[in-house]
Amino acid sequence: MNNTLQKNKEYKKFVVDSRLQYFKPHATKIEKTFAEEISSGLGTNSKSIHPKFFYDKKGSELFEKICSVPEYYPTRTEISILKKLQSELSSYLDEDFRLVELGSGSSTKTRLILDFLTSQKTLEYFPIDISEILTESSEELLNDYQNLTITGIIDTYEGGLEFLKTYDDKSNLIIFLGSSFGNFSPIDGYKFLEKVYATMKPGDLFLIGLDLVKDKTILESAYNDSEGVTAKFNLNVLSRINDELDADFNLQNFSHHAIYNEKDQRIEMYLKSLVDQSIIISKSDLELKLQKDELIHTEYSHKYRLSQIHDLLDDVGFELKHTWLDDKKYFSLTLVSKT
Ligand code: AVJ
Repeated sequence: MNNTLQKNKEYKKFVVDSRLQYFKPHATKIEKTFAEEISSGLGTNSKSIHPKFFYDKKGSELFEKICSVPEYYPTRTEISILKKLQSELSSYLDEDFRLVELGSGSSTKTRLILDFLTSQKTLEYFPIDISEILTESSEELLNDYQNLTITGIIDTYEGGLEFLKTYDDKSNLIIFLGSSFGNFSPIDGYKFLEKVYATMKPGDLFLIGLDLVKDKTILESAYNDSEGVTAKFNLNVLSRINDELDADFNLQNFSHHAIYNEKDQRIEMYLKSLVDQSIIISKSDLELKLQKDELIHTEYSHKYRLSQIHDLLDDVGFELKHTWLDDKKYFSLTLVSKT
């Protein structure tokens, strides 16, 4: 009971109809965090903006566009693996469980899982996403899947997991697709997996999609597409700061910069200052000074070897069930359980 009270204090509950409800933290809580995090990220010597801030409405739309540019192989590849996995996943699942998705976005790929999970019986779907895109995509899903009910949580992964932990006793299949895990540093990734593990009940399953180490040119072109959609996506975070935090970034004074760091097995994305400049970010109380060629770090996208994925999940305490791959071994989906 205490938990429910606590939850109600932090989250606003919106009941749209009998099949759709969602929870959102109180607005003041989010805005304050954004201004503060930008202030601490940019108010130091090595400047950075956390990648979760990419996903305002425009950013989420741009990310959707990235997923269909020819150079960005992860989405297409993961979809091809999900098609194989469809028929095999059921054998690992209990009678009654809910589907939880971390970073659901537009839920496009989720449809491949919903297709077969809703074919026999009703399913409760629990999307967790930082972006409001969640509410729109949920309505579309409900139109297309009659056997579905949705409880959405508009929050960070961590917030959503905390929410889920005290929600009820039902079994969960938690999915985390798209290699979004690659955004974490190895240490934070480990801590995150521990959180997922702690949220799970014995018998719960976790399915994680991870991008694999491969040829540098393939990796670098995936993050430097010729249409420049990734560049727009990267630069959009500055527009967001302009709009939401009263800043005066001139986007023409920045360029997109993405390289593969072989030693650390990660794509590194930056915004490069093209001139000496000074920017005011009012709501963060910051005057940001940048020199020509100075970099603002915006994203890491870590790539993994299969053995590293297995060792990592094993170290956290998960039991390995199965790994699915595409023919070229570009991408992986790994299913684990908590015993
Ligand atoms: C959503 C984090 C998986 O790292 O490939 C795509 C984000 N950034 N292009 C990735 C992204 C630039 C994407 N993740």
